[in-house]
Amino acid sequence: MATNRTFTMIKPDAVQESHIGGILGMIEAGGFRIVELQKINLTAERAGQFYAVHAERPFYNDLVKYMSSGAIVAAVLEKDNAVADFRTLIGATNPANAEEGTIRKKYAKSIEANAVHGSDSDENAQIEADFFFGSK
Ligand code: YYY
Ligand code: MG
Repeated sequence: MATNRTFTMIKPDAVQESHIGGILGMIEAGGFRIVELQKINLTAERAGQFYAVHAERPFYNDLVKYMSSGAIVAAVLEKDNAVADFRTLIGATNPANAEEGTIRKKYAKSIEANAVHGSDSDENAQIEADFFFGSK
């Protein structure tokens, strides 16, 4: 995967509350092209694998439970400077700190139920895209 791609998930609360369209709209309005898209339920085991890097963190068990509590939407996005620009579009992890105009400012309910995931590096974008969509 080229460095102009990133990976996102729309998290269970946002899916449950019918914000898929609103969030994908903000993503497209932000200049990202949707390359892959899938609505899927994660088992606790799969959610745990996805967030394995956080396994030692105090919030890990709750995060795994939350991420397997309902459907998510996984997507691969394309744009120049995709990883950094998408982190800017989603805003801070804690919505209390998220800037105006960001997806988390608009849709996140808490630091855990923060509406969307965004990859933090080109390498992780590739790994995370492959986790859902396989190598291309
Ligand atoms: O990359 P990002 O999602 O912005 O944050 P991370 O530090 O990678 O944490 C992943 C995920 O874990 C975050 O989106 C919510 C959850 N989380 C939490 O529930 N409580 C924290 N104190 C920190 C993170
Ligand atoms: Mg992260």
